[in-house]
Amino acid sequence: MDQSRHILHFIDGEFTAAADASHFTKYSPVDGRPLAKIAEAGRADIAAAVAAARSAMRGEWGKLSIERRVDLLYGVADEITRRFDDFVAAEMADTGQPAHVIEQVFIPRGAANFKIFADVVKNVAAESFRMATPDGRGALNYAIRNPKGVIGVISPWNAPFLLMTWKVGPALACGNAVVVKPSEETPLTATLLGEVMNTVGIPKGVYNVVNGFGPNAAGEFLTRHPGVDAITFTGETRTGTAIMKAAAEGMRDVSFELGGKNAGIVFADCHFDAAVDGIFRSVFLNTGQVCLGTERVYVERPIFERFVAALKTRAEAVRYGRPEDHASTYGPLISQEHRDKVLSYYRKAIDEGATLVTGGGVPDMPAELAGGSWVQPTIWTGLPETAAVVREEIFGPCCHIRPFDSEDEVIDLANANDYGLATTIWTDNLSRAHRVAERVEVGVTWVNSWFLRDLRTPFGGSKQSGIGREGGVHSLEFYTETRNVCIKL
Ligand code: NAD
Ligand code: 6OD
Repeated sequence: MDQSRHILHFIDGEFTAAADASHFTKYSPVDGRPLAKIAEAGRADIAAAVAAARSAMRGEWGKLSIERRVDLLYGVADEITRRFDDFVAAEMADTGQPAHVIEQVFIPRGAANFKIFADVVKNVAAESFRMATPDGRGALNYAIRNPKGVIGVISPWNAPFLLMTWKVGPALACGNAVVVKPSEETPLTATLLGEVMNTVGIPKGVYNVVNGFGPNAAGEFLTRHPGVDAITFTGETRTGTAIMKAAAEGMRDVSFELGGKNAGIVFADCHFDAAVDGIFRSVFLNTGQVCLGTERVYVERPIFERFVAALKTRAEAVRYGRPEDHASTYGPLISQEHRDKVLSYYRKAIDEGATLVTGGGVPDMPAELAGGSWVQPTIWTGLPETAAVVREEIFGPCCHIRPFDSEDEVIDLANANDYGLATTIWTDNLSRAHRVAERVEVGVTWVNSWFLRDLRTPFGGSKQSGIGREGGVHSLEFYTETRNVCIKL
């Protein structure tokens, strides 16, 4: 990456510097070197982006037929695929994650997020009711779905392109305009998508990107702007609370995908190797920075020791390295700041009396990577459920493993947490899988799999893991306003 590169906002179809020329520096998670200067939005930039989006809604975009909109969104998906290598390079530079994960999961999902919602809006029917009237002629009611208007999209750094497009795809498919505030840690793919929008011919002002930080900065300015009609947010539960307060001004709707402290449940009757493989992925993929990831593992007692040993072997076999090297299987954390947080939990686990199975610190890295935010994959056992590392979201490559003796016990253990995002269950007993899936208090349960996504399904969190559901027709509930038309016959 060209370190003198200056990443600009994308407002009204143009790449623009901040109105007051402010910028900040983005550092590489891989080696700590400066990567790029990023324009930092103030209130004036937010106002310009919101004004552009409002103007787009009043203009050509607001009048397009669904068919034309759908064609344009297919065009976006195709152009992302055509520029696949550019998106992979940008995401690798931002996150430091291995090429194979970005190539196989994160960038293809960006394209799919446009295509699937184009298909959904094309195929969904509206409800209608005939009703009786006193004069006998009757009336016909039918529902129409109108775009909500300007959607504020606030996204995190852990899977930047996937998570940002998961909001932008349905928002545009439903005919809205968006102002995106990507994470300050990962601005590159959102900016690159601006080029795609222009190439495809998405009208100016429909897709806008403003860069910057959260509290008392770009994020908060956007959520407080009265020209934003609804806010969709993915990130920490604490941030969701702040955004909800901002959205209360003007009574704006919110959709929240928040934190998790997910349980993996492994029954003794599972296919052992598949379960080890699945739990390994769910704990360590993306260096543990996946909201759906597993940080609490419960293993039925007869296979507990064997399972811990097998997961330890897998964790110790990860290959650290630069993302471009296809031999690398494991990347750094996103930033030094996040590494400090994760390492503080590594220390806390030991202070709280954990048995360290593996990891627990910083790996020895070659000199050229020593400035990166690397940590070891880490496994603990022996902690009570009250320990901080068993209760709180760490968002790092680590888990605590505990034995259990019965189905009821493990369901209680899984549910004894304020979060309720996802669970992965491993068993060959189909009845048990159904029973447990019905009783775990989460938005998504995977059985004998993890992070296997069909984008038509409802996605979201229970308890403190979120508000609302997105995916398939569920996204339409948030990105459109349903209105009724009643025609007296
Ligand atoms: P974060 O909440 O710190 O930041 C997310 C975004 O919000 C960033 O763009 C940030 O700049 C912005 N922001 C921060 N404070 C703000 C404020 N007061 N007003 C407006 N915007 C503000 O989250 P993160 O550290 O980037 O991401 C990690 C978190 O995201 C984890 O908790 C993870 O579980 C969660 N997450 C959840 C899901 C899900 O689907 N449920 C998916 C991915 C990540
Ligand atoms: O797959 C998705 O749609 C989704 N929102 C995934 C979230 C991953 C969290 O890190």
